[in-house]
Parts: sequence; structure tokens; C-alpha cells
Amino acid sequence: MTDSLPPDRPPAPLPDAATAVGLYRTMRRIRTFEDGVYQYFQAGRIPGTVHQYQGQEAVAAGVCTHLLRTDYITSTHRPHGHAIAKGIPLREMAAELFGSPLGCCRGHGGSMHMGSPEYGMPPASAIVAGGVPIAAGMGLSCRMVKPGTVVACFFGDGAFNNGAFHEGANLCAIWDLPVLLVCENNLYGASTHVTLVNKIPRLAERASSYGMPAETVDGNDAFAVCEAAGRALARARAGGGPSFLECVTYRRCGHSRRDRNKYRDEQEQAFWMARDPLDLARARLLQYKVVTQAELNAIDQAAAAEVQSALDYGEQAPQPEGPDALCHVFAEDAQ
Ligand SMILES: Cc1ncc(C[n+]2csc(CCOP(=O)(O)OP(=O)(O)O)c2C)c(N)n1
Repeated sequence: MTDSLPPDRPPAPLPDAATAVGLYRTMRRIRTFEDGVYQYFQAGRIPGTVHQYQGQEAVAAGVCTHLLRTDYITSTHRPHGHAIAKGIPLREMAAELFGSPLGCCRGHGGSMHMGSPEYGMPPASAIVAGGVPIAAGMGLSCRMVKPGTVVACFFGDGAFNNGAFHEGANLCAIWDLPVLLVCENNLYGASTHVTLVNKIPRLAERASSYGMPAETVDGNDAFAVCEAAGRALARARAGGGPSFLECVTYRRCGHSRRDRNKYRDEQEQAFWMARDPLDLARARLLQYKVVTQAELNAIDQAAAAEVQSALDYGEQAPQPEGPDALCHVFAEDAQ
């Protein structure tokens, strides 16, 4: 099933060279981190479970390239890519995965609740669509006390039919909140194909009925996501209210690490695997002579070294002592 791709459009223009290369670098850092985490997890070195982001890198990179550290995002049970794109240091993320107090949530969140208020990312909510009402609340607070600040709210196609999405989207619309609702339509909610739970193929079409601009882009094309998100976020910053961006993409991995991924159509998988977001970006950067092959290879090598150092740091970071388990569970002054 490849019909979920947006209709053919001319390719989005490349942004300026620094932004274009930055998008590739962010995607490479995400991919390399996720591949490293996968290996550690398979070897039994990371506790709990992990939901991975390989294949969706263009969405996080394309949206977050427009965000300042003082802007906000909300995330999902699949938060690693969003956290990296928002600027959380890889070491803090790795320490979090290993449950260390040096982690970005001091080891209390783990993979599914990655975040760091310092970097404008409250710990991710693993409740499907849970981030949408939170983004509406954050958007309201931005509008009231920090005008010019924006919120990007990431969620999956599985969240789209959850009531929380609709309540949150409606509040964003009626209050003209500075929120970009980013639907990562990776074609599956766990193992359920998007066409089994939506009568019409374009989620953006339904979202527009809330009275906000809504469009669908090729979510594997970082430059297309960057262009559309840039327009929507500039409007939000200027007081123009919310938008909805449907990014059609594909996760290259199963839903969680226990998912053996047996429910996918072979043709569909082959189609999307041939459209890797990093390969697409790489080809266009070379085609337009924005960078050389050697420069791209240097970016890849730097990402590999950074990720290895982060995972080493995380694995060797101290583990919590007994009493640490009770810290940050209750408000300190309420104890
Ligand atoms: C309210 C709620 N219902 C069910 C679940 C169990 N659950 C976790 S992830 C998931 C699928 C989510 O699909 P989607 O939003 O499309 O995100 P994706 O996993 O594809 O990134 C489900 C049903 C949950 N965490 N929260």
C-alpha cells in the first residue's frame, strides 16, 4: 500500500546551505543513535523496552530546525528522534536509557519519557495523543506570557482518532494558539494499518475542519517538511494561530522491540525501504553541489564517534542508590 503518499508535487526548494546540511546532520545523529541503541538493547544491555524512530528522521529534523531552545515540543512513546532534534545532549539521553541519575529525567523516565524542560521538551507522554492537550495548554501559556514562542506537537496517526487529539486541536483552533500539530503518519498504529481505521486517506483533510490550515507532505523528504513547517511556525509566531502538518512516512523498524513486524505487505515495505530519508537528502545535497561526498562522510563519522561516546558514558554512569527511587516522585516540599 503505497497510496498513502501525498500526490506528486515538485520537490521542495532546498533551504540555505547551512540549514540543508544541518538537516542531514540531525538525521544522521538520530539514525546512528537509534542503531546504536538497537544493538545495545538486543545485547540485553539496556533495560525496559525501546520504541525506535528509524525512518522518520526527516520529520523531527525538518520541524525542529525552526525552533529555538526557548520554544517547546511535546512527544510520544517514540521520543528519541524528537529529543535529539530539540537539542538534548546524547550523553544525557543515553544515561537516561540506562536508568542513571545523570540522565535527562534523572533516570526516572527511561526511553518512553525522554525529555528535558531545560531544552523545551517536557518528558514525553506515552499515552497515545496525550501530548496534544498538553501542547494546547503550553500554547495558551505561550500566548499569554511568552508571545512569539511556539509549540510543535508530535503524534502518530494512531493518535488521530483518539478523543484527546480532537479536544486539543479544537482548543488550539478556537484560541488561535501558536501550536503546530505534527502528525507522523507512518501508516501504522502498532500493527493496524491507517486505512483500516480511517475512511478517507488524508488525515489533513479531516484536521482542516477544525478551522486551521492543514496540509500533507512527503515525510521522508526533510526539505519538504522543513519548508511546510517553516511556513506554519512563522505564522504561529506572528500570532496567526495553529496549523496541522501530516507527514507521510514509514518506520523502518517494528513498533517496539518485541514486534516481529510480520503484518506488513512486502511490496509496501520494499517501496518505503527504497525511500530512505537520509539517502534522499544525501542525493539532493550532492546533486545541487551543496556539499561533497567527503563532507557527508565526515558528518557520518562524527555522528558515529559521538554516539559511541554517549553510549559508553550512559552505560558507565552511576546507577541510583536505594533512596533515589523515591526522589522526584512527590513534590519535595510535600514530603
Ligand atoms: C491511550 C492509549 N491507548 C493505547 C496505548 C497503547 N499503545 C502504545 S503505542 C500505540 C500505537 C500508537 O500508534 P501511533 O500513534 O500511530 O504511533 P507510532 O507507534 O506509529 O509511532 C498503542 C495503541 C497507549 N499507550 N495509550
